[in-house]
Formats: sequence, C-alpha cells, structure tokens
Amino acid sequence: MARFTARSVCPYDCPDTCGMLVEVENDRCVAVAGDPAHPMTRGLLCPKMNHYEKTVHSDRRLTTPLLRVGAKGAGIFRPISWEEAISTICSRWKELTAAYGGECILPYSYAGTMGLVQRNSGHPFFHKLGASRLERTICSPAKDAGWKMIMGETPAIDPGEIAHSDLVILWGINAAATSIHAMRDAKDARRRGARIVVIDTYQTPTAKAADEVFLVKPGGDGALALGMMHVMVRESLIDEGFIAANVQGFEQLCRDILPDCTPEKMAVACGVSPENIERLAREYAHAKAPFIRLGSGLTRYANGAMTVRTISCLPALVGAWQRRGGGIFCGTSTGGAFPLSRVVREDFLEHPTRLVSMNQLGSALTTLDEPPVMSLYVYHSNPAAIAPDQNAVIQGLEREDLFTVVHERFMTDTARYADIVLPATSSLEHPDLYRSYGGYHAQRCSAAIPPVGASKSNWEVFSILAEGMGWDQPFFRQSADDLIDQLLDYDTSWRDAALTRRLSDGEPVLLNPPLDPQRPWQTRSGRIEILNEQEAESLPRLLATHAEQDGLPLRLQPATTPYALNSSFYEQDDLRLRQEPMVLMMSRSDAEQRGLADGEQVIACNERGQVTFTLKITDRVPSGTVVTEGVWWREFIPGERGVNALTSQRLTDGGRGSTLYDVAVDVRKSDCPNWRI
Ligand SMILES: Nc1nc2c(c(=O)[nH]1)N[C@H]1C(S)=C(S)[C@@H](COP(=O)(O)OP(=O)(O)OC[C@H]3O[C@@H](n4cnc5c(=O)[nH]c(N)nc54)[C@H](O)[C@@H]3O)O[C@H]1N2
Ligand SMILES: Nc1nc2c(c(=O)[nH]1)N[C@H]1C(S)=C(S)[C@@H](COP(=O)(O)OP(=O)(O)OC[C@H]3O[C@@H](n4cnc5c(=O)[nH]c(N)nc54)[C@H](O)[C@@H]3O)O[C@H]1N2
Ligand SMILES: [Mo]
Repeated sequence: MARFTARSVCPYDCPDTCGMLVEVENDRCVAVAGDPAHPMTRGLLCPKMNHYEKTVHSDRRLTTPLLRVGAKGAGIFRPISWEEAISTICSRWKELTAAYGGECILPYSYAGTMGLVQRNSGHPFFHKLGASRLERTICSPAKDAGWKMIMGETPAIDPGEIAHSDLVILWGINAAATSIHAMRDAKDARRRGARIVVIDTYQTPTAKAADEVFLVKPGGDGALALGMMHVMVRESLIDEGFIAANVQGFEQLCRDILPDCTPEKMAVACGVSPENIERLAREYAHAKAPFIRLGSGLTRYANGAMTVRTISCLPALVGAWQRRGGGIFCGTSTGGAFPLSRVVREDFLEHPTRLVSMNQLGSALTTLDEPPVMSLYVYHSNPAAIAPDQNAVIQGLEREDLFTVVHERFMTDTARYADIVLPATSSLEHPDLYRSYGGYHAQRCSAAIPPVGASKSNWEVFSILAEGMGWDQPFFRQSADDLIDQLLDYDTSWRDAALTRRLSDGEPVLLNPPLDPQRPWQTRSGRIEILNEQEAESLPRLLATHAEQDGLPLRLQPATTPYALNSSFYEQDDLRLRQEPMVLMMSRSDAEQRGLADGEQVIACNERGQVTFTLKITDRVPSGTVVTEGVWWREFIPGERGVNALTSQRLTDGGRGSTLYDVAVDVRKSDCPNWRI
C-alpha cells in the first residue's frame, strides 16, 4: 500500500496557523497530527483539526458542479459538467455586464482558507472584470484601527514574550477555544509563577484556567481601562520616566479625560465593582512585566477601535514595554514579508469600482442601485450563516433575478441559494503559502492528495473562468505554484536567502520582523500617541455601544465554541454532537424575572428578527447578558434562523468592522405567538 507522510498547514482562520503531518494512504488522508518541528504547534492540534480527515473525506463533500432545479433555497440541484457550469456563468456575466456594467457583479469571500494564493485568487479576476469590490471587514478591523491610533505602524512583539511575564491578562480572548497555543503558553507562564487574569463577558472555557476572572458588560472594557488609569494616576502608580521619554499626550489625558473616570463612575459603565477596578489597577501597576493578550471579542462593537486604543494606553503608563514579557499583544502583521500585490493585481482594475461592505450584504442585495447587484459569486465564505442581519441577507439571496454562484466544499446555507454550485478542494488538495497572524511563522505546502471528486481549487476556477471569458492574459494561465514562487522571489529584510530556501522546501520557518530597538514606536511623532490629533477623537474617552442605545434589556453575545470555527466543522458529526444546538445561556435572576425555565424553548428577538433557542440557566453568565455559542447550519437548528438574524449591519467606530457582538435583545417564551417588540 502506498503510504507516506506529508507536511501541510491548517488553512483555517486562526492565529496559530499550525503545521501538520498528514498520513496518506492510497490517495486518501487517513490521519493528521501536529507537526512537532513547528515553532508554534509543537505537536499539538486543536480538537477541530485532530480529525481533519473526517472533513476532507466527509460524505457531505460536494464532488461535482450543480445546477439549481428547485426553488431558491430549497437545495434541489442536478449535476452538470464543469464545461457547462463555466459556459453558463460566463455567458450570464457577459450579458449582465453589457446591460448593467461590471459593478453589477459582487464577489463575496472571506476566510475559508487563509493561504495567500487561494484566499486572494479571485481578486485579479474581479479586478479585470470591473466588478464591485468587497470590503473584507467582518472580523476585527477595529482592532487594527485602534492599535494604529496609538501605536501607528509599530510591529507587534513576539507572542512568546508571554513566557517572561508575571501577570498575564487574557482580555476579550477565548484562547482555550480560539488560540490553544496561546493558552498553552499562558499556562506555562503560570507554572513559572505568573498570575492569569481573564476579562470577558461570561465564564468561558478560558476562564477555567485563570486565577481571577472579571466579567464586564459587553463593550464596557474602555470604561474599565479608564477607571484603572484614573486609579494608577491618583495613586502615583505610573512610570514617569518612561512616560516623559516615550509618550505623547499623557498630560492632556490627565487633564481632560481621567478626572471624570472615577472607579465609581466607570463601574456603572463596565459592570466591574469600584473595589475590583482599584484592585486590578494596583495589581497591574505592581506587576514587573504585565502582558496583555488582547482578543477580538471586544472589538466588534460601536466603540471597538476606541476600546483597543484605550486598553493600549495601560502598558505605556506603567512602562511595561521596557521589561521582557511586558506589553500588549494584539496580533502580528507580516505584510512586508511577501509581495501580495503580485497575486491581488490591483493594476488590472481599469478604474476604481465601488466598495461594498461585507457587513452590509443584506442591504447591498436588497437596496443597492445604479447598478443593482445582479450576480453574486461566493467563495470560501458562508454569508447566509455568518453575515450580520441574516433576514436581510436571505431576502437578498431569494431574489429571483439574482444570479448566484457558490464555490464550496459543502452544501452550506449559502450554497442552497445558488443557481450554480461549484465543488471546492480542501487544503490537502491544493498548494499554498501560509503566514500566521498570531506569530511570525510561515510555511509553504503542496497538495498531499488528489482532488476529491471533480473539485477544483479557488485559483483553478478563476483560471478557467478567465479562459471562459475569452481573456488571453498569460497571468491567468499560471499555476498556483507559479504564484507562490513569485511571492517567495522577493528581496526583503523579513527573510534571507537561507530562510527563503527552507520556506520553498516546505519547512515551517520563523520570519524576521523589522523590530528596531532604535525606533521602537513607529508613529508620526516617534512616541506612543495617547494624544493623536489626526483622529476626530484626539484622546481616548468613553464611547457608548449600539446596544446601550437600542432600549432592549439584554445584551446578546454570539460567542465562539471550541468545536467549530465560525460556520465550519459542523460537517464533523463527533464535533457537532459535543455541542447542543442553539443554547441560550441566561442567569437565574433574568430567567426568573421572565418566568422562564431551564431547558424550555425561548425566542430571542429585536427589531431585526426572532430566533429560537433552548434556554440554559447558568451562573456562567452575569445578569443582563445572554450568550450563545457557535454559528450553526440551518439544517441542525430548531427554528428557521440562526443567531445572525439578531445581529446588525451597523459598523464599528474605526475600520468599518462588524458589530456582531453589539446586540440588544429581549427573550420571551416561545408560546407567545403574537408577540412583537
Ligand atoms: N474554536 C474556534 N476557534 C476560532 C474561531 C471559532 O469560531 N471557534 N474563530 C476564529 C476567528 S475567525 C477569529 S476572528 C478568532 C477570534 O478569537 P478571539 O480573539 O478569542 O475572539 P472571540 O472568540 O470572538 O471573542 C473572544 C472573547 O471575547 C469575549 N467578549 C465579547 N465581547 C466582549 C467585551 O465586550 N469585552 C470582553 N472583555 N470580552 C468580550 C467573548 O465572550 C469571547 O469569550 O478565533 C478564531 N478561532
Ligand atoms: N454570530 C456570529 N457570526 C460570526 C462570527 C461569530 O463569532 N458569531 N464570527 C465572525 C468572524 S470573526 C468571521 S472571520 C466570519 C467568518 O466567516 P467565513 O469566512 O465565511 O467563515 P466560515 O463560516 O468558516 O466559512 C468558510 C467556508 O469556506 C469553505 N471553504 C474552505 N476552504 C475552501 C476553499 O479552499 N475554497 C472554497 N471555495 N471554499 C472553501 C468552507 O467549507 C466554509 O463553508 O464570521 C463572522 N460571523
Ligand atoms: Mo474572524
């Protein structure tokens, strides 16, 4: 039997970007394991990836192109050939662009695969077509925006610094589920004597590993950080020498903002008691090297960027940056290491076309005009499940005159609405180059097995679509490996020739980020800019959330689960059966106030929608907050709609991000048929 081990990389949207060893037997993956030689993975994979072979060879994999023969959304299709699929799509697009112009076509993609070539391979095609451009801002652009407001282009410290910290704050991150290697490193630091503090909105799996947990009101972290700074300044727990040499705007912060941020006032806004705000401030200031690992949870709010900016002031006030293990880590950016413009090809755009926010797909499909969106091409994303305001998205997808193509591995909620479905390869079936956003590692990999069924990779599909459109540019006739070669063949301080050779050979490598001890703060002023006059808000201050203004009594957290990744992995039965679908966690007092009992069906609702849940009364959530985990496929849920029927298309204060966690609802008994808010 032909059996061998191949090296590969986990393609999912996770900061860890693990290296994997893939066991292949007779062209099938039979097992995977964490690569012991990978600097972050060190042999450990998460529960989702431990049996990746069950995703790759799932009975649910799409294996042939499909043409819709039933009603939109009914999921009734018949198999067709690739030739028929491509010629149907191309002739439809030629007609539509002739009638409405290229902008009537909207690509929709996000992070099914994080590989640099496959993820971005639609860009050159849609640029050449003159299609509308998608603003890919669903995840956490407010985090980058908030960081930039105070730290400019300063590169992130190595996340491994956590090992040298004596106080680790896991702030708005569910590391036990979403970045298990950060969790492992935090636990290692704890074994060496560090304390772990978790700041979240409920008792997450991560909270179990903490010495202390502080529960905040959703979106209240800016208030918590301001309250801490008030205490630190009042009690002279700051590093004046560091501030004088490195910080811009400390005086203005003390004069204009902090006096009003007493622990008593901030407690009302953040839900942490004044005593605990004071205690946390003192503990933070007295730590030798406090390390904040900031997650994305707290950024998906109307005030998300401001929150990140405010929390980022803390290490500046105590000079934590001077000491090994001290500082704040938001995520790495390795943009300089690979010339992505060679894949994205903005130069193929004849003129800039309109930008459509992926957070506002519902509005784009239902209200956009001049031209309306007449065709949607979805690849490696599942907007019917993951995009905010699901009712608006589905209303759009149901439009009879919308020509929808979905390139997918599975019959997702979105694929059910397609006119044509194209089968996609999994990461084991195509080559790519991966880089991490939670560390500085990168790795190239080849296909380990042949494509399952007639599936094709993203790059291959765009290559044959270009041919179908009659374009003769040699660019589209290259292979994915040719593009990877071009990304590697580039002079940069991030990697020397020896490192590039190892990368080309498929080894996991650590890149050399341009950390410059002579110029630690890469901002306009060369200082940490607490005062930033380029911004409309020149100083950090308290900003309200949307939910606070919506006038409904409960805050809903659509949180992550350890057993899925956004809407991915529900195809694995074992993982799915480890969770209960659509559970709504609520405090006993909130349940009693509403006369709701544990285990009963309830409806959560707001002006956008109503969603059926099973109620779980628990002390894991504080009163005023309700939590549900996972983004379930519709076929597994009790009602018609998932949690995103409750989330909104409104955007964050910076970065135009999603406000998926900034949601107000009320919860009622399900037997309340005429109830309307
Ligand atoms: N298992 C698993 N892993 C994943 C994912 C997944 O769905 N499942 N998703 C992947 C993706 S795309 C991403 S972006 C990352 C995200 O990974 P993380 O950065 O961990 O972000 P989230 O899980 O969205 O939210 C983190 C925590 O923030 C909390 N939170 C929400 N609002 C607030 C707030 O206002 N204040 C505070 N202090 N906490 C708050 C949530 O309850 C949650 O526990 O994980 C990736 N990895
Ligand atoms: N309620 C709620 N909504 C959320 C979130 C949440 O926590 N709660 N998280 C938000 C966040 S942080 C993010 S980043 C987004 C993520 O949103 P998406 O990026 O849409 O993530 P997934 O749900 O993982 O869907 C990815 C799809 O890509 C497919 N796929 C995988 N590989 C390939 C490939 O190579 N080619 C093709 N064509 N398809 C492929 C998979 O089968 C899967 O269906 O969701 C957001 N939505
Ligand atoms: Mo994300």
